[in-house]
Amino acid sequence: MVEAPQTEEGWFALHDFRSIDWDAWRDAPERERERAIEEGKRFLRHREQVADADEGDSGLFSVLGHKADLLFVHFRPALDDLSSIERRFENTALAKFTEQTTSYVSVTEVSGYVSDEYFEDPESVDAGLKRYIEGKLTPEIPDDEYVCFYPMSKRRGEEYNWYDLSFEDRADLMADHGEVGKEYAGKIKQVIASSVGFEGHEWGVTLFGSDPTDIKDIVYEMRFDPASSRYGEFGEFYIGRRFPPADLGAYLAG
Ligand code: 76R
Repeated sequence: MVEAPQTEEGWFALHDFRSIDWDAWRDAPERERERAIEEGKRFLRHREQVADADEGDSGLFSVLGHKADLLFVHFRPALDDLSSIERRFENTALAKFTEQTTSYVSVTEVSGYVSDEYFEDPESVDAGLKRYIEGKLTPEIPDDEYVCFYPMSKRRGEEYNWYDLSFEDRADLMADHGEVGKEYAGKIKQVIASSVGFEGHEWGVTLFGSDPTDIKDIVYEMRFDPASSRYGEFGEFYIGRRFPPADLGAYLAG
């Protein structure tokens, strides 16, 4: 058997996609709508507050197109935290105007391809690399930026099977992949979270950027890189934009 890379896990992630029942929303009495907005805002403000305490992060996004209207992204230290957040939302007056169209559970991960030394002894690597790795495990959600989410797997085909490659071959491919990624430093922030054992795909990819064209460009450029062209398999893509809880009423008013 070939060697699996070592991995270190950080925060768990829940991507909660909701569509709004616009007919029910329009038909609801003013008072009920106000209550839904207030409870929705309160729910989000409380969830976002954890970022100050460094115990996770949450963000709300509007999603374009038919697949969903809203996306809640939550990062938390434990899977149980995410479970209670999901139920807490279901108990708000806003939830009854929404339907969960899809969702995604994953855990942030750094693998041995990034740094072998870190796995030997986290204190042995330089401060910059340590900060970089820790940042990947406890990601912050940037303000006022576009988000792109999609699930992906590495191919297990007859000709191209990622899981049959030696560690060295995979590490070389990931290093080349990293080179492409580095060209987008400062423009794209990515969160790679493993969903092996949680979902049908193997990773959830979340990209943040202030220019949606950069998102399109990085995904396109990576398609030509062997790590993706030979070994990448992709699920559905979602695109949206973050907005503050205070704007929930304006969003729902159209
Ligand atoms: O972190 C590093 O710099 C080390 C190199 C690196 C690893 C190991 C890296 C760099 N990634 C790694 C792992 Mn990545 N990444 C994706 C996607 O659309 C596609 O084709 C792929 C989706 C993007 C856009 C992206 C961006 N990466 C992974 C893994 C896990 C593989 C495994 O463990 O087997 C996946 C699934 C994945 C997918 N990657 C980078 C980026 C960017 C922007 C970088 C460099 C930026 C940076 O250094 O932070």
